[in-house]
Amino acid sequence: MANIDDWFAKRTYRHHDFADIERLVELKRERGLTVSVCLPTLNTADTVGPILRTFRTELVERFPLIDQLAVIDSHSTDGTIEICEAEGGQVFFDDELAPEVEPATGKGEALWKSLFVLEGDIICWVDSDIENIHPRFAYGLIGPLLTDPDIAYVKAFYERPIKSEGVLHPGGGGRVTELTVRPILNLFYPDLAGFIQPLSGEYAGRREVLQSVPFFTGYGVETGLLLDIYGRYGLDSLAQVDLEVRIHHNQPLPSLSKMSFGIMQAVFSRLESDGKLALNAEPRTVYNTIERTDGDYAIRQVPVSVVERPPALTMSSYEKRGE
Ligand SMILES: Nc1nc2c(ncn2[C@@H]2O[C@H](COP(=O)(O)OP(=O)(O)O)[C@@H](O)[C@H]2O)c(=O)[nH]1
Ligand SMILES: [Mg+2]
Repeated sequence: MANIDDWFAKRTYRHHDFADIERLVELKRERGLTVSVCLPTLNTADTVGPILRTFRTELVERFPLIDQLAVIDSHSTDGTIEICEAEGGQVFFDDELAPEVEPATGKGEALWKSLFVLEGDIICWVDSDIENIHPRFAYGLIGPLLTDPDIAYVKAFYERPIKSEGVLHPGGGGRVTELTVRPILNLFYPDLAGFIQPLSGEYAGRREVLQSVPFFTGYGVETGLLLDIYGRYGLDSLAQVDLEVRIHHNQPLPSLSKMSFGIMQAVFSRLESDGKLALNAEPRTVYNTIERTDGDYAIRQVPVSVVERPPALTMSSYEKRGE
């Protein structure tokens, strides 16, 4: 494709384009495909119930678009698991899957492990801390994959208001997106600079694609998937869809700083393996957070280590799944 303007015009969708869910169900049947939707959960008891209920009542029971509704949990302790079971979500624990690897932690680890138990030809992940849930968060992402066989991977975008002292401020969210990820994409992967929310936590892809790429553990997973699916399948296989507005739990700045550190580990690793940068030093994996209590400053060292998981397809327990 000539340039990102062309891509942007061709591959940017709106959720309204896919609001005829009956038609999507028909397309799914015609093409002989199945769909799994999975939520990564870690202590999201306040929000996960309505998300599962919305998807179950609208997209499983009313319109049979979703064939498998699941969560991948990392041993939540706040009642999340019980809520998921009560709302009809299949619950899996990441540390019980792919026993041939040393367990790691974080969101990316959970998503990679979920591939071992998700059965759909189309897999859609949706963050479990969304406060303004609507069925579009699933059908908006699944729609483009059912409609156009050339599309491999679809990412959500939206406005991201930020909540401060209980008040919503428009457009203030997405700090790591604007201050870390979009600048890096513009520097080294300008084809991907048209992604409005490269870090969005809601995306869907075809199994043959997702099983064939590595996953970074932690918060590097979104950036890694974008770079690797682009590298392997090309810009035209990627799409984005407007889901209007997403409200979620805004993390405090020190947590976002750590998040950026993890994402940058993934990016530097990929820059090196893509031959775009030669590193003469091994990136560090300990983050020095600065804490201030009672007017005093202190440094606390926090390990943030990002592991690159190989494509699921190369794992023996993936091959043997479902047996
Ligand atoms: N299973 C699992 N889910 C996680 C983990 N870390 C984050 N999540 C989930 O991944 C989603 C995104 O994480 P969040 O902390 O909200 O990141 P942010 O939206 O980028 O600020 C949420 O639904 C979390 O519950 C983890 O270690 N394990
Ligand atoms: Mg969140």
